[in-house]
Amino acid sequence: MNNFKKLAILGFGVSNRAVLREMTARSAACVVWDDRLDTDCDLTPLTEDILRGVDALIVAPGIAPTHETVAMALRIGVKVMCDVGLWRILNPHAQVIAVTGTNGKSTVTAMIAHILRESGVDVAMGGNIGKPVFDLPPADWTVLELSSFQIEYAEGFKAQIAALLNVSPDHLDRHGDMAGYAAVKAALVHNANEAVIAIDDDWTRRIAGAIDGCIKVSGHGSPRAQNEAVASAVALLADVSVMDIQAGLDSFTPLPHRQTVARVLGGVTYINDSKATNVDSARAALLAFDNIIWIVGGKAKDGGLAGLETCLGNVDHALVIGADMGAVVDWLEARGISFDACGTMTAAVKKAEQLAESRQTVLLSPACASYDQYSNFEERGADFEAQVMRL
Ligand code: UMA
Ligand code: ADP
Repeated sequence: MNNFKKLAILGFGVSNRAVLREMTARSAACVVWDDRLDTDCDLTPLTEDILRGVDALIVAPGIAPTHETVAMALRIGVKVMCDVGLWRILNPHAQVIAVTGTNGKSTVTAMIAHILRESGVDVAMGGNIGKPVFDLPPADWTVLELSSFQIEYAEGFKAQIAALLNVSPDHLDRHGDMAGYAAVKAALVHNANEAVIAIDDDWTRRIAGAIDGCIKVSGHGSPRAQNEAVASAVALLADVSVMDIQAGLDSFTPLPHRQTVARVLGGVTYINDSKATNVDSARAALLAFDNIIWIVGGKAKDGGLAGLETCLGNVDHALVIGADMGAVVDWLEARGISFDACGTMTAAVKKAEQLAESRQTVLLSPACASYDQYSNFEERGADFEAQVMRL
């Protein structure tokens, strides 16, 4: 099983740094490549000869199977996996709770870890939420957020308990189409000993219908209720008492950049929902607030803002930012929403201050990725909050 004596590592990001450290400590011979050549590690081009001599190619999750090195490894029959897949093979006895879904993964992962921890259980938490699996200490329960990228590279990954929150269009450039994306998410709950699935959309209903004995829960229309229902069902399966679950839910503080109040100024509430990088997460925020001045835009996902047509009732005005501003503006104009094309966060926050009246909500919920103007959604949210604090 633990036959990993020679490894090729592609992509030297946080997860593979932890892989290199762990596998070197286990005396494996590792060669590393990263397409960004200025990395702080000796790099070895991963030629076909090299690949033929290794036990596996460990790929950073963000690198697609169409990458020439991954494609070559697959073609010549080399095992391809990411850190999560390797970790599971090397830690078959770890008790794992795995959380996936299009939106709410980090929130529910943190919620489950919090409930368990508060009830006195020894918990480690990591995965896509930020801490790579090989950086986690051993624990009674390991709670992992798994992205579709990680699941795709962790074939057969078996969790004791797996949770699926929702499936809606995202990352289609990587997975091809919705069926391909949903199949990756479905694999996690299929392979688990016990599965909890929120059946609030057609994709998850279909997936749940094909798994005998899975636990079906519902948020009945509210993302927050969906998250709490899934977290509670998972905690019950992990033997936490109903009283401890309630106490854990009550004391849980939301993660930053997810519908968090940045400031209340002159009766105007400024909300940072920078993590809303797709249409469904933005929908959750647009339905949660009234009298919205909406800061929207960035690098648009496939399909643009399609799907938000029915949630515009609470939007008084839009302030558009980002590289795909033209398309966002066209979309708003076609739906009769008043807007200003601001371009940058600085201009948008300034405009929001001029326009906003008491009881209005200035909501940063971009429905787009941040990569056009920032390195990540945290930087975008921090910029918004810093500018709001300066008002
Ligand atoms: N690289 C190449 N060639 C390429 C592309 C990238 O060599 O064609 C290199 C880059 O130069 C870089 C490395 O690969 O050095 C980056 O790898 P990565 O970003 O795939 O992986 P990590 O840095 O190890 O981070 C990953 C997750 N990243 C992605 O899935 C994109 C992190 O999720 C996760 O927190 C971390 O492992 C720990 O488990 C981030 C994310 O954006 C937050 N996830 C996506 C999301 O939430 O939507 C899925
Ligand atoms: P993920 O890790 O899946 O990206 P997060 O917990 O970081 O999920 O939340 C991402 C965005 O989705 C935030 O804007 C948040 O307000 C919103 N959100 C949280 N839970 C849900 C849910 N169950 N359904 C839809 N949107 C949600």
